[in-house]
Amino acid sequence: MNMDPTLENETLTAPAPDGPLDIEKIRMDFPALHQKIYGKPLVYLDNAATTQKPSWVLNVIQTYYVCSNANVHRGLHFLSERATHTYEYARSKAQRFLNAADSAEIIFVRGTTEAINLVAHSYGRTFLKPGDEIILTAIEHHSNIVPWQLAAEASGAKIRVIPVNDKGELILEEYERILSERTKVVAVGHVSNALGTINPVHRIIEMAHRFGAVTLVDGAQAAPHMDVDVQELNCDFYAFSGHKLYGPTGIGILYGKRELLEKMPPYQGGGEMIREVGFDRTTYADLPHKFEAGTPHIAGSVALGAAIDYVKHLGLGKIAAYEHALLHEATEKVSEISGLRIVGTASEKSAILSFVMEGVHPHDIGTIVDREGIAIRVGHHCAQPAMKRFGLPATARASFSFYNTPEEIDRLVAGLRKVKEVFAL
Ligand code: C6P
Repeated sequence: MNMDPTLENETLTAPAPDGPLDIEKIRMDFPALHQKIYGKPLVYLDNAATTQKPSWVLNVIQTYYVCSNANVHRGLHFLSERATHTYEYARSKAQRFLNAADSAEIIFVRGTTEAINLVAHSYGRTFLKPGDEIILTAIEHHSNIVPWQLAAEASGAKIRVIPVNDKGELILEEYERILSERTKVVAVGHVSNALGTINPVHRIIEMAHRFGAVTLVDGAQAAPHMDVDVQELNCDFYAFSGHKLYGPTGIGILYGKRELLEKMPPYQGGGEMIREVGFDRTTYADLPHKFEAGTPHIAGSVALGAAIDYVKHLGLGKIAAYEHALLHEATEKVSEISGLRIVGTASEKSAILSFVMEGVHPHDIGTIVDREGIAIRVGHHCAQPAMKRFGLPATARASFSFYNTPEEIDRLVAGLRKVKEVFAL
């Protein structure tokens, strides 16, 4: 076990060797991939829901608890200082990962959902007024809809929606039409979890800023798959979850521009987030601690830092290229199955393949391929408005990672042919 408490490792902080990703070698890093399910080798194609974890991340969690476990920012003793150092070091890794200007702009949260709730609650309820408008898209995850509905109810603001065309692409002319001086917030997913569409967030942000609106990008399905540079995007807030990025559950990142975070009130009160407490008046800690009430998920943050090291080591550019090739191959192969229709055919797509089969409910597809050892997700994917737009209650969804292989796509295709056999189609 690596007993270095800062958990630095030259082989991971340096980029992987030149050339294409060595997928067989990478797969060896993921113990969970080497199981048999119903006696068949697991094919894990539910990466948009959550990813499997490399041993590197698992070891970092264990090392943290063995070598550094203590509460942060509180103790003067050695272990507390070490825990504080590893926690803050993880924050600086997240800062560099997103290219944020300052580590005070990185808030540790439970995940994308909590990040968006934090902004909708703290920014939304403080600054939105009756008559203001919040613009969302027709293909948002519920996590980027419901918090804004709550903020709208509390403030009297109104929600407007950018529609999509039949391919699942945002109709920017409609966006332009609904943008106005009344628009105060534009909150948009970077990549749709239901359809795979990569939204033109750079353009959307630029258009929102022309009207002085604040922008939030839900990066849950983007950060694990492509380079994200928040300064280049010029977004005001960016959110993602650690568990979709090969890190643990229960930890995520909210990036916010310093000047906005400074003027927002705390989201939760408690220990860690105060400067001085009195019954007549309480003053708050500086950023980022103002938004981190209570004992944080220290091990999770440190492990997320390790997961960031892992994907950076492979290279986001190489990951994106490999996953794009997988998506292309999967799209071609499943399209040969008669009666199968892909839902979401945008020209810019990430590694998500949603589909339906004539005469079969998506839940039956999921159950039959599961018996073949293949994990996919079926349902509305927490994006009911997107399903409604396409007139569907649910789809089946295969979502890919850099550790998936062309052979696994063949297994998926064979599983789908089995579905047809079972239903005598
Ligand atoms: N999507 C999926 O199977 P949390 O649960 O907070 O880590 O992430 C929420 C979330 C927010 N936005 C998008 C675009 C997402 O895809 C998700 C999570 C999972 O598609 C679980 S519903």
